[in-house]
Amino acid sequence: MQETIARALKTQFEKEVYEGLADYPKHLSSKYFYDEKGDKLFQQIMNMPEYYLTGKEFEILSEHTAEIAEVFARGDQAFKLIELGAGDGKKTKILLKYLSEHNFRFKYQPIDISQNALNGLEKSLRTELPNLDVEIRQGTYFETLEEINTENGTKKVILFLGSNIGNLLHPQAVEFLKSVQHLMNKDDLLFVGFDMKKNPAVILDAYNDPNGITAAFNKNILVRINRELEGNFNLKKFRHWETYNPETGTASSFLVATQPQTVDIKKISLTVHFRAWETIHTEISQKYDADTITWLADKSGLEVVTAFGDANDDYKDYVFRR
Ligand code: AVI
Repeated sequence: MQETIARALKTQFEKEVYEGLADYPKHLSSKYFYDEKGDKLFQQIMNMPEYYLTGKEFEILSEHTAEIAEVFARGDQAFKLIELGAGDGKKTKILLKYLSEHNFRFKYQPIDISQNALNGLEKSLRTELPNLDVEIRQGTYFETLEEINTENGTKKVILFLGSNIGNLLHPQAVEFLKSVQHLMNKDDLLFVGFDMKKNPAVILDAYNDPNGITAAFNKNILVRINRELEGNFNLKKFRHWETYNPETGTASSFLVATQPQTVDIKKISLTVHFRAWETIHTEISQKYDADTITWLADKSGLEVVTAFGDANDDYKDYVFRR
C-alpha cells in the first residue's frame, strides 16, 4: 500500500477493506457483516431450518443443564459466568434459569462490543429472571476480561458459544484461546461451542439457504462499504457462493463477480477492477473433529475437562481448563 494512502486510512474497517480489495485473490473479513441490518439477518439465519447449529446447541444446553451446572460449580463453588459475545443470550438463558432456580452462587457478566445488544439483554433478564445478579460489560473481549480478572479471586467460567470460534482460521483460534488461557486461573473453566464435521450436504445447505438470507448476509459487507466508505458496488452483479471441503472441515463463503466491472470506493481512494467470475473471499466457518479440538487445546495450553454433544454429536460444547 502506498505510504500516503496508508496514512489517510483512519479506521480499521478502511484499512482492511483497502488491503483486502487491493490484494489477489481479494478478501474481506466476516467481522464486518455485523451492523444493525447484519445483526437482524443473522437472527433470521439462526431461525432457519437449514441452520442447524443454533438448535443443536439449544438441545445440548437443555438436555444437559444439570450436568453442566455441576461441572461449573463443582460442589458449591461460587463463580462468575462470563459470556463473550453474549448477543441476545437466548441459549444462555436456559443455563441462567436453571442456575437461579437451583440457588447456585453465581453472577452473570455478559460481554459484548454492542451496548445496544447488552441493554436489550439486561432488560429482558430483569423481567424473565428478576433475582439474577447480572452486570453487563461493554467492550472488547480481552480488555474486559482483564478488568474482570483484577476484581477479586472468584472462580471464572467463560462461555464462548455459537461456534463463533469457527470463524477463525486455526492459527487465529490458537491465538484467541491462548489469550483467554493467559487470563484464566487454576480453577477457571472455558466452555466453547464447536460445530463438528458431518454430512457435507447438510453443512452446505446451512450456508446456502433457498430464500437468499445467507446471500443477503454475505452481501451486507458490500452494502456497508457503499454506505460507510462511499462505494458503488452493484449488488446484482455479485452472487453468493459457498464451498465445503470435507477433508479440512472448512466451509468458505465467497462473493463472485458475475461480469467484468469496476468499483470506486471514494473514501479510501480505491478503484477495484473485477474480471468476470473473480472472487472475494468473505468468511470461513470451520467444522471440527475431536482430534483437531484436542490439538487446538494443546497448542493453547488448555486441557479438555469434558464435552457435551447433541443426540448425533453434530455439535459439541467443550469444557477446558488451563
Ligand atoms: C457467527 N458464526 C458462527 C456463523 C457461522 O456459522 O459461521 C456466521 C454465519 N455465516 C453464515 N451463516 C452464519
